[in-house]
Order: sequence, then structure tokens, then C-alpha cells
Amino acid sequence: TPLVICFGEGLIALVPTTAGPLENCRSFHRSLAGAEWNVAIALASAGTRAAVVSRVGDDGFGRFLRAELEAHGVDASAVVTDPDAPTGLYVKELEARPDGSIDGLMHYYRRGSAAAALSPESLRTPEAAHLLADAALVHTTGITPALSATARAAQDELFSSPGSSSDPLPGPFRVSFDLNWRPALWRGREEEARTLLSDYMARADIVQCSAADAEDLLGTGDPDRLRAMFPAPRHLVVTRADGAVAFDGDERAEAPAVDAPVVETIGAGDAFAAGFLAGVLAELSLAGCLARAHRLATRALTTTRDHVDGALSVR
Ligand code: KDG
Repeated sequence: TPLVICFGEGLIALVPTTAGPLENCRSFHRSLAGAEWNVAIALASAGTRAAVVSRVGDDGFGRFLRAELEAHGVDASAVVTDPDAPTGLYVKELEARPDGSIDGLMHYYRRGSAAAALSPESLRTPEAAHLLADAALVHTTGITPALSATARAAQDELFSSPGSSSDPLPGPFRVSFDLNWRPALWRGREEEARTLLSDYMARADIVQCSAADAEDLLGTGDPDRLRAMFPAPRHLVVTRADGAVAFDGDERAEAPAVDAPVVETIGAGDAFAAGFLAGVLAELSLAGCLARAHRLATRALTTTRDHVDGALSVR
């Protein structure tokens, strides 16, 4: 069965048990986060072979993250432990809106993290090279190149044709890219982000993005306009609150969002992305890929965090 490698930072999420300013929050729920790690776990849970190439600190958080991958059947052999740099984390600040819903603000504590030291060498450790040689697909996002210049250099290599390098990566593999626009990681570098992330979108084989992220970064969230801007990727998926539109070459499919009682929105976008990839690898029809994506997203939305102890509890 095909192997998917997910390349990016695993994080610890600390989510307060009560809403309100952080200065008033005494207790926090700890879980696994990181878009690419969520995708790996959702893939493995859906029966697709998945591995993560990444770095964690030599600390309790890093050991927890690695153990979570292993507990969910994700290959963690290419997750390097950095003896010096810490595992990155984010803290969520919850605000109760007047209508009773909860809004969350993310505070990142990840500069100088172990994963910020991801680099082209990270793709060439014996473990990573072994996995890349076996990979059908490498999945990454717009978050990874924001981490550092070296992480970006590694990501650039995944998107460049093997012939263009004197030290090519093992392959061939297809590349999957989920835009995951995080303005907080690109402050003051928005133009650079726009150029770089559009370039990744143009070069990937499978591209996924939310309409809101595309609108904010590229000026449009309209699926047909985005398809006109990015005709090259075989698959392009644009998600909206009310449903998703997917393209496979000239084919177009649309599926309304599944109506489900929402218990937890955390990680639903990543579960959706994983479901679509699993569908593509299983060679389902385009409508079938969207159905699988919605199925995994719905499972994430309707499962409480405690049931999965963070497995899908991200965003
Ligand atoms: O997609 C969920 C991510 O936003 C979350 O896991 C945190 O990876 C993360 C990030 O860098 O924002």
C-alpha cells in the first residue's frame, strides 16, 4: 500500500480549560498539534500508511509527540531528537463571543524550536532517505517554509524536479500542498509569502486550501478563479464552510458540507485534507475523494478532544 510522508513541525497545543484572558487561566489541556502531524495521524487512522519527517526537542513534550505518532500507527523513525532546541508549542486563548460561541487566538512559542532547524539534511538522514525512496506522496503546507530559511530550503527541494539538483532526493514521489496560510508566522514578509506559497501551489500535484485563506493571500477564494490561476496541479480542492469544490484535470466536483453536530472544530481541516489524499491514493472518483474527506472531517468535528486525547485536536 502507498506511503505518505508528512513534512512539518509537530507542536504541543495548550488549550485553557476555561475561556478568558490567559492571565486568568490556571489549567490547560495538552494535546498534539501541527497541521502535517494531524494529517499523518488522520491518514493512519483511515488505514493509509503514513510517516513523519521532522524534529522534536529532547524533552517531555517531544517524547509525548513521538509516542502519539507511534500510538496511532504513524512511522516516527525519521523524527530526529534535537539535544539542544526545545519542542515548539502554542497556547490558545479562548474568548466567549456574545452569541455563546468560542473564538480562539493562537500564541506561538516556536521560534528556535527543534523543528525550526529542519533543513535539507533532514531529508537525507538514513531514515528519511529510506522513507522517501518508498513514498508515493509527500505532504507539506504553507507553515513549514515560514519556520526558518533552512526549513524553507528543504521544502524547496521537495518541489523541485530531481534532475535540477546535483544531490537529488530519492524518489519519485508526488507532492501534496495544503496552503494553511498563517499570517502570524509571516508578519512583515507577506509579499514574500505570497510569491513563495503561490509558487508551491503552482508546482504541487495536489493542492488544497480554504477559500478564506486563498481570499486573504491571493485575493480570491472563488474555486473557478483559483483553478484558472493554478491550472497545473492535477488536483485542486477549495473548502468553504458550506462545502468543497474539487478539480481533477478538467473534471469538477462539488459537495456540500455534511451537517453534523459540532463538538470540536480542532483538526477538522487537516482531517479533511487527509481524507482527500487517502481517496486519491485509493484511486476513488473525485466525488468519492470528497466524500472520504468529509467523512474524516466529520469524525474530527463530532469527536471530543478527550476521546482522542489530542489525536485530532488541533487548530
Ligand atoms: O491546522 C492546524 C494547525 O493550525 C495547528 O495544528 C497548528 O500547525 C499549526 C500551526 O502552525 O498553525
